Amino acid sequence: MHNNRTTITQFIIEEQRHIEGATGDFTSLLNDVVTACKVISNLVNHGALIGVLGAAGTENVQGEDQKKMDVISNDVFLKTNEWSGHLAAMASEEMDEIYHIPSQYPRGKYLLTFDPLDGSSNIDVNVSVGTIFSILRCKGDCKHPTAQDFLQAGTEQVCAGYALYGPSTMMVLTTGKGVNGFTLDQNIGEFILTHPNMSIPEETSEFAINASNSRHWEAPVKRYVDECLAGKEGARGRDFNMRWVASMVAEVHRILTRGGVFMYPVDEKMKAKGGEGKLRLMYEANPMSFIVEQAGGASTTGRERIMELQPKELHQRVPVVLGSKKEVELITSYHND
Ligand code: P6P
Repeated sequence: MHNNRTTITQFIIEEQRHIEGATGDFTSLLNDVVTACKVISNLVNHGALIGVLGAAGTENVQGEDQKKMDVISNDVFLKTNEWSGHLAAMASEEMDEIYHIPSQYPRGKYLLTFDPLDGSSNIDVNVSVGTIFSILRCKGDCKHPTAQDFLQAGTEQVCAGYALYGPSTMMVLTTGKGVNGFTLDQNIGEFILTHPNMSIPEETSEFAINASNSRHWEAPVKRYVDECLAGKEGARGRDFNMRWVASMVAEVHRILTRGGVFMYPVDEKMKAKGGEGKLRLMYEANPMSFIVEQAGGASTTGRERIMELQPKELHQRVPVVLGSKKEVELITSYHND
């Protein structure tokens, strides 16, 4: 306790005491993830002053142009977590293959997946970006893990969290017993518990979707958005507000704080190319779904619960509809009509 404020380190250790048979490995791993996010926060906050903005001149496995900070953040996560002896392997949006722990370090019993800098298209225009991570148990041969060991349903997650590099830097975590938010006190370099037991209002009048794709939407999405746009005079009988930050971490944090629904649905254009969605299951949709469900919200593909999906491949994409429970249920009902 620092000045009567709970640090994230203390919070994690106190949580560990409730975990049957906890050895401290998980606590130590989570503290290393927190350290990686502090380092990324510092780099993001310095931005142009230290030459980390702009394109890296390379592409990632998704075929997306990488920003310098995508590559730097990924490297920070690897270097901060590879040595601890708690991980069997890591997987990242920025790497085609899984990352094997270098032979000079011991292997552990956990798997870490992450999107090191989500929303990085915003970094050059100084709009909030974030880091998303998920921790699974290694159930296979932890000495020689493969991509297959990562392909576990979202319900198997031990922990999920994100860091939001916004006006303040925050971390939001769940280990399956609710959701707690921490704000980085730059003066002491510690995350302080500021948002205990975060909970998403079941009702909302705010939706988030990239409306430039509207001509490609499936009928249920078009129906839902049209009803929101019709407002008081329409079927919903009330006016709605719209947001789109193009940074999933910022959208999810807003929803955790004041409610709302976020949609990145599959659309006809994606389906024509054999696509199933834009967002990635293992290190975007699953961790965010765990957090949203633990805060009393819901998260589906529009048709089924995301956390029950059996992953088929490491960089699999899925449609995402998440947020205030009643709104997600309504949208899902339109898909299943
Ligand atoms: P669009 C960022 O690249 C991201 O993965 C999510 O953070 C964000 O919600 C979405 O893609 C933005 O997509 O098509 O609006 O640029």
